[in-house]
Amino acid sequence: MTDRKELIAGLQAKANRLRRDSLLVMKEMGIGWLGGCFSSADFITALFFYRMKHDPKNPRWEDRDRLIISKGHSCELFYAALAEAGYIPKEELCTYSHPGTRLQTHVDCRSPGIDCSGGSLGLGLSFAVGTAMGAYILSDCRNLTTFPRYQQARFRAYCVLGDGECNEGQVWEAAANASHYKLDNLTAIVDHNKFQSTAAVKVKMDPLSLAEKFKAFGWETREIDGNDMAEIVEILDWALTVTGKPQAIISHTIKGKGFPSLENTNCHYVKITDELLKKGLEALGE
Ligand SMILES: Cc1ncc(C[n+]2csc(CCOP(=O)(O)OP(=O)(O)O)c2C)c(N)n1
Repeated sequence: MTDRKELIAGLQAKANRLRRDSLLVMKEMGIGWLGGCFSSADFITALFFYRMKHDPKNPRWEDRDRLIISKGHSCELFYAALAEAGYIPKEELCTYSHPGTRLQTHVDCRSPGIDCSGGSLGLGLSFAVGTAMGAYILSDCRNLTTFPRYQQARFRAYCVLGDGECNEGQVWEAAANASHYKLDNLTAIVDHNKFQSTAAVKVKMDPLSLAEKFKAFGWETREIDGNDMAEIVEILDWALTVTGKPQAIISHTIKGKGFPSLENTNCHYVKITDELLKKGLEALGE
């Protein structure tokens, strides 16, 4: 029990450190995707530093779990995670958005640790479906013609989607494929922070219940408080136990979580002034 408590506390502290580091990354450009980075910080941290099987010393390891950040604009926090894990040197963070950098303003697979470029919303789940299929096909190439597979998947694919992004039709085409092919090595995590770029998601186009939608598409589905580390750890463990179905985790989060004056506002793309940076670092315990 104490071990568990320590694990959760350690991950929470790391998530806040990544929020802080991501603010410094954003400051390089003077503007950043603050709201969506901060809302997703807790489950990105748990995935990358607790649940996923990967090796920063061997970024192309064939059997690594894959993380597809489909809402590819939420990149600054992920860059901070890549540096923290050792995929890129910490000093590289200050090249963010500079000419010629690997750290673009949307995730870019030229950087080690990034498997799928992002930016155009709605595409990542399709990529994740192909990736998850590959984990089975690779395990027995003779079965290519008789897919779906008949052996254990060699790795898992995790896909992070935005709630606004889920209004893209292609998401649901991919969702149908995933359950048709019984991709139980695929977990989608929806960052349900209730806002998109210019307004509340409900106002732009009400997605109704994302949980009911994924269920209807044949996914094993759970809803959690996506800013509660204990719940996140538990649900990521649960996902491993599901067989024969992909899993959707509808993660209720707060846009801007961790930056008190911005929480629950549509702090989508935020100008990072000296004053805002100071306030943010103070709030995050610096
Ligand atoms: C296909 C496409 N349409 C529009 C955009 C512009 N865009 C960038 S971010 C964004 C809002 C995304 O909202 P959401 O998925 O909820 O992300 P979050 O709030 O978590 O940042 C939009 C519309 C885009 N990147 N791609």
